[in-house]
Amino acid sequence: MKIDILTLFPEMFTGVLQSSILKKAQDKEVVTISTINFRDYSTNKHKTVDDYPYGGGHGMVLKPEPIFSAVEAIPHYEQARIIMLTPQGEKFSQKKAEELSKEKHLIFLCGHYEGFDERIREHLATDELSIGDYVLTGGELAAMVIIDSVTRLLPGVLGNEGSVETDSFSLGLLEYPQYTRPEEYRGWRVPDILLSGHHQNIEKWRKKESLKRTLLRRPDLLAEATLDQTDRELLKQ
Ligand code: 6GU
Repeated sequence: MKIDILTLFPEMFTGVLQSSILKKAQDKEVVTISTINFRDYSTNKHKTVDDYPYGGGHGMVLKPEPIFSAVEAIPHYEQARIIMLTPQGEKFSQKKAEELSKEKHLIFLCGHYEGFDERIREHLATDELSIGDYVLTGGELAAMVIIDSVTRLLPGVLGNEGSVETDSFSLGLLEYPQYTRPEEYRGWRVPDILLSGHHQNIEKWRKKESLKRTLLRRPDLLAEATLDQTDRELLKQ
C-alpha cells in the first residue's frame, strides 16, 4: 500500500511513523508512507496556503490551489482514495479500516485550524472522515489514528502481537480480561479457570466475560453483534 499525507506539519508524524508496528511495516515494505508539505505548492512569494473567508467571518480557509497542485503531483493520484479529515466527516470505524485496508493507495488531506475551501471537498476528495465527536486542532492526529488502524490490518504486519480475526470490534464484542504471571499479586488471584488447562471451559469463560463486558459497557455494540444460541444462553447467566 502507498500512503501520502498532505500536511503543513510533517514533523508531527515523525515519532509515530518511526516507531513500533508502523516502522516495521515500512521496513518490510508492506506500506510506503510519505508526508508532503503542501506549503511547497503555494505559488505566491509568501507561500500562503490560506486566506480570508468570502462573506466574512472568523478564521481562515485553506485555499484550493496548493492542495490541488500537491495532490496532482502524486503519481497515479487518480486511482487513490483521497481522504479529507474534518470533524464533519463520516465517523471512522473498524469496518472503515477494513475497507481502506483493501485499497492500493490512500491520500490524506490534513487541515489545521482552518476549514477547507468547499471545492476541495466537492472536486478532489473521495471521502471525508472524522475520528469522533470532539474537535482537534487539525487533521494530523486523526490521520495517524486511521493510518495505524489500517496498517495493522495489512497482510504480514502483525506477527504474534495479535490476530486481526480475534480483535475486539471485528467480532463485534469487547475483549475478555487477560492475566499473566504471577498467579497471585498482592493477594489478587488469577481466576482458577485460566490455570485449569481445560481449553473448552476457558473458551466458554472468555466468551461469557466478553459478552458481560459488552453488555455493561457498550450495549450498542451488542445490538449489532451476531450472537448464536450458546451466546444468548451465556448472556442470561
Ligand atoms: Cl478528522 N479533524 C479535526 N480537526 N477534529 C476532529 C477530527 C478530525 N475527528 C474528530 N475530531
